[in-house]
This record gives sequence, structure tokens and C-alpha cells, in this order.
Amino acid sequence: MSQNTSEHDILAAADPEISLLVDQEFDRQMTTLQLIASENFVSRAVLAASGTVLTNKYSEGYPGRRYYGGNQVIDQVEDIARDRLCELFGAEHANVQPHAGANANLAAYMALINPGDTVLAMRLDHGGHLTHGSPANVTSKVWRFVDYGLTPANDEGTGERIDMDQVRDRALAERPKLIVAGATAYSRTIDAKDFRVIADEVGALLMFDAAHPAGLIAGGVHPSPVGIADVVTFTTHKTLRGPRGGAILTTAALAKKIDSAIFPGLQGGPLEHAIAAKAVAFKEALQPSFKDYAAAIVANAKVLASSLGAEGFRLVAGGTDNHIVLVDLRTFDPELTGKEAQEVLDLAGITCNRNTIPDDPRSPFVTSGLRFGTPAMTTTGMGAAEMVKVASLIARTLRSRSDEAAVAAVRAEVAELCSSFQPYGDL
Ligand code: DSN
Repeated sequence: MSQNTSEHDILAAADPEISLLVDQEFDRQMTTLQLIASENFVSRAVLAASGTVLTNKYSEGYPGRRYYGGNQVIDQVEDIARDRLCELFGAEHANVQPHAGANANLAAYMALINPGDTVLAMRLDHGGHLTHGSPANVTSKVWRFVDYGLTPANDEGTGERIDMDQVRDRALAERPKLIVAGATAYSRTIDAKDFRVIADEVGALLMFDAAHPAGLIAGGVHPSPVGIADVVTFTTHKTLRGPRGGAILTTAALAKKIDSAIFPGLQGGPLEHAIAAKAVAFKEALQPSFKDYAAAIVANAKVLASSLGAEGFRLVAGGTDNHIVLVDLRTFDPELTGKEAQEVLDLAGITCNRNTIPDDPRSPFVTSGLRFGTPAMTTTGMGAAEMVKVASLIARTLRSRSDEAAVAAVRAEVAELCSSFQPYGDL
């Protein structure tokens, strides 16, 4: 199989070593289940735009204000991307240059606050992101992060929600300059309005990191933070189903600060081939069918969650409102770690990631949880019946993890299932 017939042949002739690896990765993606919550399958149009001569162009600056000549065409590409993104989210200003979500977040901090200022963000071990002040991340070295977390788990499944009382208490005590709403491993809806009230009470700015739910917001199935948060950052490659990259939305009043923070503050030349691919993805997300896609992502996640629950896994936060299903493995098997589970699932062709669960007794490298997500499998056309099957394949693999033949049998079933749900058709 090949990624793209003519481009494939050119690459194969020029660099068989890399070409072979691209083929192998294509095969892996087509024959295994992609359940990493932050991944998706872009359309062939997005793939095509990504591999264009736009990669050749230097265009430091912004449309109409570049530091290099020859940007007449590039300016139009970037303007279209910005306009489509503003239309998609009803935003006043868009910056489509962030190379990644981490860059978008860094730029937002640089634009909104000064080094040393206090930021209130979600605890990493409760679902926050590295750029929300991890000790290992540059954000914690430049700004002073304080955190909030989830309510305790309970038997009714109504716990493990963002503890808004704690957010308010911490905000009143710490007087942050900025509050960050948003998470990387949280399966419930986050409403910017709840955070806005607290931000206003303490005079803080509000940033919403929508990296995970961006596509759900664009598709109208999650509440939009645009017009509520001062700045909204996100990645374009998760639920939004665009190329790998980031973007920022903000108000007209903050536009210049955000733009300056990205360039020249943080980045040099933008990746205009990626920006073209973002524009294509934004056009796709503007189609009515994208609403159906967003709704299907959530519907699939709910079925996957309830089916995994029926297999004996404890659902963190009692279930899901979005594309993420976070399971606590300890009820399924107290000896099973996230690391071991991820590794054996990989052998069975089920791709997911281990994840800490709230107050995890194990280290972040080992963990007691697994995170699953439905954006990619929903793109392939899978629905409720397939989600039930996937949950059963996951449970079977983990139950028989020391039996190589049983794992191989699951691997064969996975390949059979995937063969009916090919995102790139007969490519
Ligand atoms: N690595 C992303 C995720 O998987 O959620 C966040 O940056």
C-alpha cells in the first residue's frame, strides 16, 4: 500500500529507506485501531495540501507585512485560513501560525502576562497539560503556576469533575493574573462561562485551551469559549481533523499582542504548507456534515465508555461527554499497569496511551489508567456496533495478556474489522 501513488513512486525511487518506513506506517494505521484521543485521519485534500511547494517559502511576518519578498500568493493562503477559522468559531481574530498547541499556549502566556506572574491551571495528574505548568516544562520556569483539580471520585460516578469551588478558592487566595481552563485527559464538558465568573471576580484574564474539544466546539456539540475567554488556543489535528499544528483565537483588542507573541516572540517562519492544509480542514469543518461528525464522535465515546464499564473497567468521571474515555484499570485487574496494558494492546493492534488517573498511586511513566478516544475511528465510519466490539477486543486482550496466541487472534480480528473501515479507501 502507498500513501499517494505518484508521490509515493517519486519518494520510493529517491529514498527507498524512508519510503519503506512511510509504507509501513501507512499499513500500521490501516490495519490497527487508532484509539489515541488526540489523533485523527485527515482527508486526502488535507494530505495533498500538506505536501505542496508552499513548504519552500519563507514568510516571516503576517499577510501584508512580511519580511521577505514573493509572498503575494502565500498572503492569500494565510488570509483564507484566518478568515475561515474566524467564521468557524465566530471569532474576531485568528492566528494560524503556531506550529503546535504548546507554542500556542506559550504565546498566549507571553502575550497576556509577565514573567513571574501567577497562573491558575489544572493539575497535571488530574488531566492538565504539560504546558499548564508542569515542573518539567518551560512554562513553570517562566511563570508561577498554582493548580486546581477534580472533586473526589464517588460510587455514583458524579465525582471527578472540575472542582469549581476549588477553582474559586484558589483564585481568591492566589490572585492569579491568568486562569487557564482546559485539559488533556478530562472526559467531561468544560464551560468557559463558569471560569469567566471567577476570573472576573479576581480580575484575572481567562485562557481556554481547547486543544481536545476544538472540533466538538466547531461542530456545535460542546459550548464555545469564544467571546467568553480572552484567548482560545488549540491544536488543529485532534477532533478538528486538520494537519498537525496549532491556532489561536482572540479579540480584536488582543490581536496585536497575540500575533507579536507568535512572531517574532516565539517562532520564525510559519509553515505555510501546514497553514494551507489548515485552511482546507477549516473549510471541511464549515460543512454541515462536520456537525454530524462531531455528534458521532461523542455518541461513539459514550458507547465505548459504557461497554468498557460493562467489561469491569472503572470509568474516570463516571463516563464521557466528549471524545475521551479514561479508564481506571484497577477494578479490572489490580496488578495491571497502564504501561503493561498499552504494550499488550499494541501487540493486539489496538493503539492507545497509558494515562495517569486522578491521584494515581503509580508514576506517570507506569500509571493505573488508559486513555481512549473516538475521533479517528469515527472518521473511518465506525459506529455503535463497532465500539461495542472494540471494547470487547480490549478486554479480551488484557484478560489473556500472557497468552501469545490469544493476543494474535485479537490482532487478526482487529485487522479484519479495520479492513471494512478504511479512511483512505483504495489509496
Ligand atoms: N499530546 C496531546 C495529547 O495526547 O493529549 C496533548 O498535547
